[in-house]
Amino acid sequence: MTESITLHGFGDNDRSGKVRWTARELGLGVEEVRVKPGDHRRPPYTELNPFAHVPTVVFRGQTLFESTAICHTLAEAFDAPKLFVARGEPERQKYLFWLAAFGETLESRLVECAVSRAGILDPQYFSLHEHGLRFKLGVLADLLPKQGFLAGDRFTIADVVGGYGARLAIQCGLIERQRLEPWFSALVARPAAIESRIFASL
Ligand SMILES: N[C@@H](CCC(=O)N[C@@H](CS)C(=O)NCC(=O)O)C(=O)O
Repeated sequence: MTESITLHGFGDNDRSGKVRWTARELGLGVEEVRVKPGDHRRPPYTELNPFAHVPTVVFRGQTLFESTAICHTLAEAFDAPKLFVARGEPERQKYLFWLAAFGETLESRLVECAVSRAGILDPQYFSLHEHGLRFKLGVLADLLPKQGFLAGDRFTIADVVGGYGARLAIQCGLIERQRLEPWFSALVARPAAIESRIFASL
């Protein structure tokens, strides 16, 4: 029987997309629990996720929150396919760099821009972040590998986090898709990305 995670999220476009994609790469089933916006701020949801955020995952009896940490926890539960780069592997520093650049430096600002563009947050959020994001995305685009994935030949969680950020950046008009090729198209074509609908809104 296929092992599954239970994924609490708003829908296809929030950070639960990173988790859904990771799960599909690992061959895990995904039992979806759709959270109605607003319900995430009150019990019983806040008993699962005290930050009152989505996503939250239940996996092997553990409740997990923080999307990048969830992706890592899932990845490290399996040796094959190996979606992480461990201490001592030659690509480790590159892996950590891309995880931090997309996941820490860019992600929350990109999400605010996307939500601002969607009219849910004030347009000022977009204006506040636009210049810095365009600049940093340009730097990252120049550093992208000419072939393979962010941490070398192997697809990893750095590509999941990077792909999610890149999709938001393209959608918000902060960078041209062409600047992220061929890496970005290699992500979009992955069966697990298609199954998880992570790029469906592009
Ligand atoms: N760093 C957290 C951020 C979670 C987060 O802010 N999620 C958004 C949706 S993508 C959310 O729950 N927004 C609703 C709110 O903040 O009230 C993670 O990666 O899980």
